[in-house]
Amino acid sequence: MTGTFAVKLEEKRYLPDPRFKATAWTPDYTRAYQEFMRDPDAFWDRIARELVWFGPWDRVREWNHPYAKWFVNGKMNITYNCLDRHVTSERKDKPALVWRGEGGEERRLTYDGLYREVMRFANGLKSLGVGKGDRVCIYMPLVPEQVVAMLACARIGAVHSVVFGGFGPDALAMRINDAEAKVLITADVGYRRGKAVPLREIAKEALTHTPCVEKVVVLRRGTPAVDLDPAREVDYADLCREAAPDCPAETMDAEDPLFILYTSGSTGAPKGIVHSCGGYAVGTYYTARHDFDIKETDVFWCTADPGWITGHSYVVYGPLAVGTTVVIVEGTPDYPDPGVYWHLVQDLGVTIFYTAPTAIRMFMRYGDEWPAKYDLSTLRVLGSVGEPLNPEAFEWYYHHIGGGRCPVVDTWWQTETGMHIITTMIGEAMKPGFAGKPIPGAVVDVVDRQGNPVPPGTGGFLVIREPWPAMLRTVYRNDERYRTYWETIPGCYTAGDLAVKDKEGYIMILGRADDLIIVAGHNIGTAEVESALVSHDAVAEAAVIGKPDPLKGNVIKAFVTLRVGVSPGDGLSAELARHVRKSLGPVAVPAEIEYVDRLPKTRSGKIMRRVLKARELGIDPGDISTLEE
Ligand code: 6R9
Repeated sequence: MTGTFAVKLEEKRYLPDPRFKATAWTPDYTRAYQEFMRDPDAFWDRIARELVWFGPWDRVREWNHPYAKWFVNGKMNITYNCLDRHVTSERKDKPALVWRGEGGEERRLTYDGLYREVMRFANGLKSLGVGKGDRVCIYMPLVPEQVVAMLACARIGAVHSVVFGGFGPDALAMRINDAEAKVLITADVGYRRGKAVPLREIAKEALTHTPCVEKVVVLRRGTPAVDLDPAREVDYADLCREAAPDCPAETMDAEDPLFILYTSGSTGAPKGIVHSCGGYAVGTYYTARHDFDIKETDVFWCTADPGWITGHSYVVYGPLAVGTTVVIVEGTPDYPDPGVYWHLVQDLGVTIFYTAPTAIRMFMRYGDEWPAKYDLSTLRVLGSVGEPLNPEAFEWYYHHIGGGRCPVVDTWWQTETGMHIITTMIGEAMKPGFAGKPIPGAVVDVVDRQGNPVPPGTGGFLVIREPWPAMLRTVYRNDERYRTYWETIPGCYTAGDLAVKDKEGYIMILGRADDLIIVAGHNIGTAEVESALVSHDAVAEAAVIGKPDPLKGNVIKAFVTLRVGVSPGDGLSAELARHVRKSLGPVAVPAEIEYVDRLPKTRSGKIMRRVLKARELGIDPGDISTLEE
């Protein structure tokens, strides 16, 4: 079996106003791509020189399959590029972060202000004994301090592991323990739909089985301020107040780790994707600047939470390295009403807006009248990430948000890639349904299982053929798992997505080839949900699949076998849902639970989710030769 199949392709295209092309940082995609292919090292060398380095690199890259080093022996600090570089320029008093809370509260930090906050908190972390190479877990709501905490870690060479505030205690504890984090940074509460989410309480529960954590820094937002446990907890504001103001950026080797970010895998525990300093800085800086075409006067809003890779690369590091004004918003896109985002675009004069298809589809459902109430004329570029942007959603986004005027950059990439890999560069023809072409800097293909390119119109596996600067360097404490990315299809990085190219080389992403379920833009591993279900007394075994959903992209359906003597009585499904919510958080709760007598398995005892899914959707299950009797 080659794993390939025929796909019917859309033909429609939109051409942006030629002025975009004339003024873009990449004015001619084809030429830029050719320039890259002629001499990849010279291409990346030129871009890297736009950043500040403390010491030069000997070689641009060293590729020893499957291990890459970039900017070998180069010395730098990513925060020097996000902060120091700007405070010594005219950007000093430019807003770096503009934060809006759910109730409309606003906080603004200029580049100089952010720089000072980061240095104080960095010294605060040092006073807790955090140093270069130590791991720090950040479990915070979307407030400026979340960004400050990430940058403060990077400033002193500590490796951050940000855990999304929507995760529950077990998911948090697993991530803390895997990274052996010494310090946890959290807040008393986050706000969501007018309610306080008790992050510190959830963290406390997690901390009952995380022996590695020595200190917990708590940002206190509520009034009256919660009492802290003096033995273990430290107040965020006190820590900063008592810290020295100046903290020079630690000299980091380009290959030193910058952060770990957990992503769900198809089997076993989540993977701690490790990114390094130099290549990640260059890759995110370049793609932020060129793919969104960020200019000095832009106001940039990426709606992702820094708990996901999109937030790391395109809320924090990329845009700040470029020196743009970054909008961050705590809350949800339809609270207090479905016009809240458009109100913010109007109010803050947002020019570049980057969000996920699941949000776009939700806005579509609420109706055209919501964006129509607001003046969205400041917008000039729209972005999408996280899932395929289906043609209906593209059209709606393009017309109702972009006024038929703004290029839509649909960016395909992953936690593992660290930076955009495929998009339609500003000024190029856009094709609804297609993410676009590889960016100048990436070599992408659609292949069969053996790594042979498949012809246009034939679906296959999406692969990256050459290393790129922001690529993952390993999976934390699991290098074997890292190697499988480069060893599944000969000579290529396997993304785990299915895709198809058209005759012009545009790539359409068809979805995951493995057992990841993308629910409302959040990646949920089947294994995590299953193990949460199985941890309930009534459950013997569980298998979960993604079921296509017009709004969320996918919802989770669970197939459960119960323990002997247990019957699916009243309220069991609700109880299981509560159980999963408590352990993994609301994003991982199954929308549907079906009780079955047995699950389809391979002879070696592995559950065949593919068979369940095929049955559920009434489609061909493919090769079932390994199915047990
Ligand atoms: C950035 C991010 C990665 C998976 C990826 C793919 C899906 C991301 C996409 C897209 C179609 C796009 N994905 N962007 N699918 N079009 N523009 O989302 O990282 O959370 O690791 O997810 O998301 O399936 O493999 P991550």
